[in-house]
This record gives sequence, structure tokens and C-alpha cells, in this order.
Amino acid sequence: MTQISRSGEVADAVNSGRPVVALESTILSHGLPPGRNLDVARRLEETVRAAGAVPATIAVLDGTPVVGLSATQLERVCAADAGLDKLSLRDLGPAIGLGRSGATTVASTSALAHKAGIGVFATGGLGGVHVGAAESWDVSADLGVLGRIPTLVVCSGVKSVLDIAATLEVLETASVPVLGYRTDQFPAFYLRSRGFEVPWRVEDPAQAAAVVAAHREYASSGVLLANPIPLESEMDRELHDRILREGLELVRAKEVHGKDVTPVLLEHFHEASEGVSLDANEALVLSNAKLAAEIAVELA
Ligand code: PSU
Ligand code: MN
Repeated sequence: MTQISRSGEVADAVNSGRPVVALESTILSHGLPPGRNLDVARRLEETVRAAGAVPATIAVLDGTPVVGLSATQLERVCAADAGLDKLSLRDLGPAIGLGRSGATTVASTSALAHKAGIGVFATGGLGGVHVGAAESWDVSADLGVLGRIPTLVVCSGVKSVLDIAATLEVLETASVPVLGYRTDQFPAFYLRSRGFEVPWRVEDPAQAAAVVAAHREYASSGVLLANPIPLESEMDRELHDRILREGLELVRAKEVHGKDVTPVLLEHFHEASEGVSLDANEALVLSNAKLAAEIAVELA
């Protein structure tokens, strides 16, 4: 049986109860362009360390799930010619069994982190219910997995390319508490709000940790902490809405389906905004890594 490969640093920290923050790799391989992705990957790890926790970036390499990529492995995942598949939880068995490599999504990263003894995970955006899901049935496995695995996921909500109201309903059905970090609004990735409220709000890492610890006593589901993009990095709403309309049109015209939808839309945002959305993406994910590390420190 393939064992999870933990870096020495991650294994030591987990075994001695020190704080660890899991980081995903799909955001690197499919969400950010080559060049920029490696820079962001390194800064994410530095940010986690600066806040007193150990970073564990996760991917599957040659059939082995790796928790805590080395510097060389991080470079491999971020390489322009990496050619990595996007692996959701259902893809882990095939990728591992067949000796393949791939980047992990929120669903698969949460599952691997949990198995490796890590309870806190930071990312940019959660997958959700796609617009038109009533016809397409396109609902990210991230939601179902959060309903089953007790990981705290710190993210900036879901992209406004998704059906946010439906996503919040599915999270409720899955018994996933949704907490706003210093906000009453559910954030929409590039935007701090999109008119949807969160049921609960926390004001600091200690409160978030208290909620997570209490939740774990009574439920086996995860917790979603929604941390809005820093105010100074929020995208202009008009620019955002225009690019979103174009992107959705592009997806329809090119008949993009399934797991390719998010990467295609993201790329369109980055191109059409001439990098503004990239800066926004970077700012929010760094902010989430810092917050996740602070909560991991509280929980440890
Ligand atoms: N949202 C983003 N950036 C991303 C993703 C989502 O803003 O990179 C990635 C994450 O890895 C997430 C996955 O878990 O897309 C969801 O994909 P799907 O909808 O195919 O489940
Ligand atoms: Mn999907």
C-alpha cells in the first residue's frame, strides 16, 4: 500500500503537536501562471512560518501523496511543463494506484491533510455549485468532502463565477459551519461581498480556534472560515462584473465542461484584467495562509 510521504519537518511537528498548515497545489498548477506560481508558493510557506507554524504543501508525485513538498518538488509542481492533472478526492485512488502525478484540490488536500494529522488548511477559493447546476449537476466535490472530513478550511469564499446562494445551501446541508472573519458577509474571492450573509462571525484567531475545537466535539464535518480579500486588494466591481460576463460567455462558446471550467475562467480573469486579478488572488491567499497559521497556533 502506498504510504503518505510526510517531510521530516512536517512529521516532527505533527508528532509533537506543533502547529502545521496544509496548502494545496491546484491553485499553483491550475490557478496561477508559471513563474508567478512558484513565487506565490514560496511566499505562502514563508508567511505560514512567520506566523509560527510549519507549512505542508500537498501534491501527488509519481504515485505517492506528498505532504510537505521539498523545495525541488515545489519547483516541479510549478514548472511550466509540469503537465499535472487536477486531482479531486475521487482521482486520488487512480493517480496513486497508477503511479501518476497531480495537483490536489481542496477536496483531496483536506483528505490527505487529515490522514497526515493536519487539521488546518489555507487556500484561495473553495469549489462550489456552478451556475446552471440544476441542468449540469456541476457541484464541486469540495463541498461534500468538507461535510465528511474535519478540516478547518480558511479561504476567501467562492468565486462569483459560482452560484453562491446554492453553495451556501449545500454547505448547510453538509453540516459545515460557515464563519465570517470580521465580517457578516460571505466573501466572493475577488470581492469582499456579493450580498450573501454568513450565519456566524468571529473576530480573532482565538475565537476561530474555540469554534473549531467545540465543533470537533460534536461533528465530523469540516469548518469553513471565510476571510475576505484585504480591502486594498479588492477588485473594482465594474471591471470584475464585465470580465465575469465575458468569461461565462467564453465557457459557453468553447463548450468547456466539468473540471476545466474553473481554470479557464481564472485564466480569462488574469488576461482580461491585465494581472489585476492575479495581484488580488495573491493577496487573498497570503492573507488566508497567515490567518490559518495564527489559528493553528491557537489550536496547538
Ligand atoms: N477556486 C479558485 N482557485 C482555484 C480553485 C478554486 O479560486 O484554484 C481550485 C481549488 O483547488 C478547488 C478546485 O478545490 O479548483 C475546485 O474545482 P472543481 O470545481 O472542479 O471541484
Ligand atoms: Mn465540477
